[in-house]
Amino acid sequence: MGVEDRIEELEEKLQKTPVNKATEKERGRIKSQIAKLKEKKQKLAKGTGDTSGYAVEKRGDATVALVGFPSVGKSTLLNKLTNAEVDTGAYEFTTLEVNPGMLKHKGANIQILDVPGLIGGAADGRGGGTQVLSVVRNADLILIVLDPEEMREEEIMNEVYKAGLRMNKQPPEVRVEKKDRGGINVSATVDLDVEEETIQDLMYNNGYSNAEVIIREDLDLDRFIDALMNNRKYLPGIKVVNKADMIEDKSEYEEYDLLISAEKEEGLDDLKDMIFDRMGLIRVYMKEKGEEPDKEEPLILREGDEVADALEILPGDMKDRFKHARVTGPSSKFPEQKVGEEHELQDEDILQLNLRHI
Ligand SMILES: Nc1nc2c(ncn2[C@@H]2O[C@H](COP(=O)(O)OP(=O)(O)OP(=O)(O)O)[C@@H](O)[C@H]2O)c(=O)[nH]1
Ligand SMILES: [Mg+2]
Repeated sequence: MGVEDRIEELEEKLQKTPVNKATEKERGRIKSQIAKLKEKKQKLAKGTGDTSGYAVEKRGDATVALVGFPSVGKSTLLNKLTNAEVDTGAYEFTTLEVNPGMLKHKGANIQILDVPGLIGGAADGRGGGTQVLSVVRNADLILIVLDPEEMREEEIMNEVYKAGLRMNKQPPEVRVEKKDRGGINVSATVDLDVEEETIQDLMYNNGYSNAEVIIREDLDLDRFIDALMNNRKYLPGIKVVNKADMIEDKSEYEEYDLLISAEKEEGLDDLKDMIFDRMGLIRVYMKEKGEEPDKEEPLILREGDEVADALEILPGDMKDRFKHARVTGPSSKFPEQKVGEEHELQDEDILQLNLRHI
């Protein structure tokens, strides 16, 4: 039996299994088997080099993937946000390959990928969905584009989920430490809804014989399985509703991040800011002694980055030559504060490096 058939069989079995405490262990087993088979399938697809037509080199400071069903306006949006000139059309599946474009915003070069529209079952490989979703996996942010005429939101989120993508979710707070003996030990810092026995069972089924499992959140079966799989991807995401020019009552869409009109160029500045923020990008202005800071071409870093991270991406052997830095801005206590490599930078800091001459 092929991997696909086996998955289908297990999914049917899961459907037929009632959801209650008595069946929890059984459901856990089935779910975990499905997860493993899907991982295998993903690996097989990679092995065939199936992604060749879609492979796009990552460029710029960060990458955004546009995700949506056909005709929601992804290509129109790409063209308005970037220098790209991709065909758009009133019919479905206008776009059949991955089209990149570059958005320059706040000094950052943000690559935007317009990928072919998904169809239901995309995560299972329908309509080249596996390849499309593998491009999305490599992005730094998912931009979900919805059409008010036909939202199908649950459907698209389901495809994203089935592809192992977890949008706007933190990785589960689970730590697994392998041991030499003692079986599977579960300890939790919160009350757990899932039975300890179920967790032990899942551990055994995933190849662990002796391990310490420490759980710090009240998670469900699916999230515990996520913690055991290493092909899950946790990405920030934004949900926009496009074609706002067609919407009469905008108040119905308050739960979404933004209402935009790609065609009429409405809401696009807000969208650009949101992309920059959600990816956690920060600008650091480099400054030479006695000169003005360079505000045109900031160094683009990520929230939490330190002076050391700046040294890493700057050209030249900065790390070896670094003596100290002077920082003026949101992260400094006072102007020109003297700091070391481990100083955490913030958006719009001005950074001056004091380097050894070699
Ligand atoms: N009214 C309105 N129409 C829009 C807007 N944005 C896009 N459209 C129209 O929607 C249709 C589909 O746009 P595309 O950009 O080709 O959609 P797509 O998501 O790239 O579609 P596929 O490539 O087939 O997946 C075109 O007729 C566009 O003119 C908008 O903001 N308002
Ligand atoms: Mg298109």
